Amino acid sequence: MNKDPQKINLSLVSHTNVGKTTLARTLLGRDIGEVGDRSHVTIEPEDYVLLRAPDDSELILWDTPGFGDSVRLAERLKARSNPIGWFTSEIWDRLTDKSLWLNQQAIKHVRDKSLVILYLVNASESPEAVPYVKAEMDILAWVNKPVIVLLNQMGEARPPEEEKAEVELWGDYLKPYSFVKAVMPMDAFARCWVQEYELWKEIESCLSDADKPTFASLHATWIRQKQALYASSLEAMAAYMVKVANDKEVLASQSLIDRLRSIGRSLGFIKKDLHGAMEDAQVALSTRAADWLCTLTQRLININGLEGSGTKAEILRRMRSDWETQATIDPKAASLLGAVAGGAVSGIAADIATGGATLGLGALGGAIVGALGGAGAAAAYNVQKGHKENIITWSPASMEGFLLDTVLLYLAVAHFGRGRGQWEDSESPAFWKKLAEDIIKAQNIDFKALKEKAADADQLRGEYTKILDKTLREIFKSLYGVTI
Ligand SMILES: Nc1nc2c(ncn2[C@@H]2O[C@H](COP(=O)(O)OP(=O)(O)OP(=O)(O)O)[C@@H](O)[C@H]2O)c(=O)[nH]1
Ligand SMILES: [Mg+2]
Repeated sequence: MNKDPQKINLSLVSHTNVGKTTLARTLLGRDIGEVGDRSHVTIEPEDYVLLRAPDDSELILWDTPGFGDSVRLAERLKARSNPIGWFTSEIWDRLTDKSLWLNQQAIKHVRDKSLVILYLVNASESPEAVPYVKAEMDILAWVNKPVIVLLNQMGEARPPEEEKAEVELWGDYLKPYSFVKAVMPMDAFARCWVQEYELWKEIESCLSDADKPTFASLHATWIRQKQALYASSLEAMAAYMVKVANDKEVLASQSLIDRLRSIGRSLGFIKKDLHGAMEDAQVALSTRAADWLCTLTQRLININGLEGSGTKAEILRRMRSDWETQATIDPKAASLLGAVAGGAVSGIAADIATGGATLGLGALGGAIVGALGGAGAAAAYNVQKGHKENIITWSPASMEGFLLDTVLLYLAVAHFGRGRGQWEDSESPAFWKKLAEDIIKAQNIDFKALKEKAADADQLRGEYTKILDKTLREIFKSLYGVTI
């Protein structure tokens, strides 16, 4: 029975060194307790407030000492007609077998305090391979509380079907134990906060009607808090997209000629290598975009309760290589160039060499950039002919790339468990990338029209917020079946 109706107690329980304290850090969003890659790091049950609702009800998460010699403990429990008496009277173990004694204390505590047990397993091992799981199930049977099994240490993120197979493997193994109410992934390093929706649902179904009103108030508070963090993250991402979309460099017309010459050189029309203001402008745009991405990373880290900083060097390195790819002209561009300019490749070549005297600089620039955009390789920039000057901005194809980067960055942050430690940049799993790309492509976003239609930066930010929100919601639905 819950002694205090305002409190709901959950206990994290597992074999030692499986990751309870690490997962507690991830769920709490703060660094509690001690974590170490050895047995019996946590030596007594510790309570932490996971959440406090406006009516002062609390959700308490207990971190407990891990089981050690579970097989022996289970046998001892079975042999006792009065295990509680055994726990309280038998101080012998305290002196002779500290680990066993700690476990006795921990399970007595869990039995007295918890409404629901969160039992962690190391999913990198198969359930049959570790004898302690069965023994610990016997111990939990004695504790007689509803148990939700959480799969920890799941390794690299994998597509939903593969994760599902792993969950089923554990679910099948644990089927004989009726007190096991659910089996779900909850990796201390790589869970996504969205997966916690499912955990709340499972906890609710384990509670008695008497505890449900308290739980409902806590649940509503949790949803509000998470939605607020998500909204702040969206705002930060949309602000970044707007900055990039509105960024520009002004080019003297001479530098456009340089650029056209350098395109000509890449296509083999002009032999001499020329670097001009166009390259400088591209570097300036790329550097600013990298800088903003770094600021965005930091914002997302802070908003989402992580520690550490976005590594500028890493972002710059990536941007730089992007830029190089974008600046390299795809061989396909050569034939497209011909197509766009009505087949007059040689005429265009002549024009590049003379700086666009025949076709007119603007038309020539547009044709070439259009052709390259069609080829999808050097589509990094738009060259617009202004009244007095030429302006270079990011092209629609690049904006799509920035949108993808932003979505992938958010996914990385959303999956980064606080228990894992300081934030680290990492490569996104290929299936995230493919999923995000597909969802973005399916929206057929006209980046140019988006910018032209928006009256000001605020309106454009609103548009980007909607796009990012839609994209992320679809991703979460697809990865976790969760509607946030
Ligand atoms: N790769 C990986 N390592 C993890 C994960 N969770 C925990 N670890 C590591 O596992 C080790 C043990 O983590 P703890 O959180 O101290 O484990 P515990 O269950 O609290 O251990 P005791 O308190 O001794 O019972 C640490 O080195 C963690 O970094 C995870 O999800 N993935
Ligand atoms: Mg611990």
